[in-house]
Amino acid sequence: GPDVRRFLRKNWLLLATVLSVLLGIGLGLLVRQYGSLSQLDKYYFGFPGEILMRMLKLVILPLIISSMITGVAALDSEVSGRIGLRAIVYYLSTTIIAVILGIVLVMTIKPGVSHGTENIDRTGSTPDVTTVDAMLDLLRNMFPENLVQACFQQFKTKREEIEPSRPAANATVAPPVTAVMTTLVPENVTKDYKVVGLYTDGINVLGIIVFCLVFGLVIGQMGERGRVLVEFFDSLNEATMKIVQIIMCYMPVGILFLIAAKIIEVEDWDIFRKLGLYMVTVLTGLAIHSIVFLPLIYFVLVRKNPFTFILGMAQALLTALMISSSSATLPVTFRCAEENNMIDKRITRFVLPVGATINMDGTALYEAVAAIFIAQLNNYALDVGQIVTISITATAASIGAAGVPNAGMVTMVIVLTAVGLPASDVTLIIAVDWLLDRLRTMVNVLGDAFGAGIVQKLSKKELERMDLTSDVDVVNPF
Ligand code: DAS
Repeated sequence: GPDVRRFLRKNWLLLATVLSVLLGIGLGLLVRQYGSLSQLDKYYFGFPGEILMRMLKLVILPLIISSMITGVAALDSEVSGRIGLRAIVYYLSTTIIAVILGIVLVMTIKPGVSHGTENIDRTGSTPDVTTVDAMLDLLRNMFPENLVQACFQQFKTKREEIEPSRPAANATVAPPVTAVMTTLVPENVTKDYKVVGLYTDGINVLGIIVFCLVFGLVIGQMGERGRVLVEFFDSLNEATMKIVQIIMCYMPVGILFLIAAKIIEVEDWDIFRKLGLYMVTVLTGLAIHSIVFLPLIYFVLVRKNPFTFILGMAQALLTALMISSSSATLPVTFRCAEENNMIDKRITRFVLPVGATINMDGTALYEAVAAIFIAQLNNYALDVGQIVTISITATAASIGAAGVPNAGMVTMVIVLTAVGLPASDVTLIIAVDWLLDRLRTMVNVLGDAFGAGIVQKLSKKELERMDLTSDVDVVNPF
């Protein structure tokens, strides 16, 4: 009937993704059992999956640049600076708390670590990289001396310059197209030689993020003069997200072959135990953040019952669970926040839309956990500089991620690039992303709603002053 057609139209991608995961497992098991694929066949078999990974990597550069600049420029100065400032401080602090929670959990539960190697200490600096080295590298990479080259050229870390003897893979600047297509995200540079500090190949994610943050802030404050630039990057972001949606249409095909290829070549079935443990880690983090940390912060600052507040948001949380998009849930978030939790329209008008775009605690926690999980899968010891980098890029990637389905999975590749981890392991993550996406979107929406309640409480004086001056009742965009 019409309801089924409507349901299918809205959820076809989810259904296709789940179906492709199942078909991929089935196909992989069949070929493993009855097929005898030569190495070359395996290459061809895995090719559709490789194409999906390359598509995701190709989109990284425009995605980081457009979403970071747009996200930060959106903090326009129209809203009284103090309310906006409180919102930004809230966004950043809760996102960073979520990232730290995620890192503590994934370092404790160790989902990606193989049996018997649990107690090898993976954290701390790699043998030949001191913590100071790693932190200095982190700082140096934040300020690439040449932005264009930072996008296309592998760049030297300090150790590389001191010991040029080490074989640096394709040290010359590959022509941009080749660079974008082939070396945007290193496949195995981490295995060829120690990645000192952050990474020694691919794009300099941190450097680009830092530049975009400053650039976005500047053009956001330029008023009319900056308007044309803000609009340019806004439409670039829109175009990039449309490309991401197109890639998503291809995703079920890519996933089917990625999973099948994984099943064929997988040696230790332990990988599925690890995947299950990874999901438990993410879900535990999301639960702790939304049931303990956010309510605690709300209670301390607003002195009201946080669980009554959460109940008030129930409709919005359920919507987020169903459509896994913070932006699309906005109309419901507005209604719940204003009608059930009595939040002033002048606060929700700013905090909710901007929050839906740049305040994504669930996504940030998820990306930090996933990145470290992949490092564990690859038996790769992260040094402290890389752990700090993962915290920064997971926070930045969640700011950059749009409030649309699968945004967190796409921007995850940004975090992996930053620490030079093979993006091919995203396969496993993708296989379960359709479920985790829903849950982290719920946490994103809850974080935005709590933010509105907290900013309202802290902005009492501004609101009273507004009441005295403007008697115009703000009409909501929704
Ligand atoms: N689905 C995104 C959102 O709407 C979250 C994500 O993809 O990580 O918040």
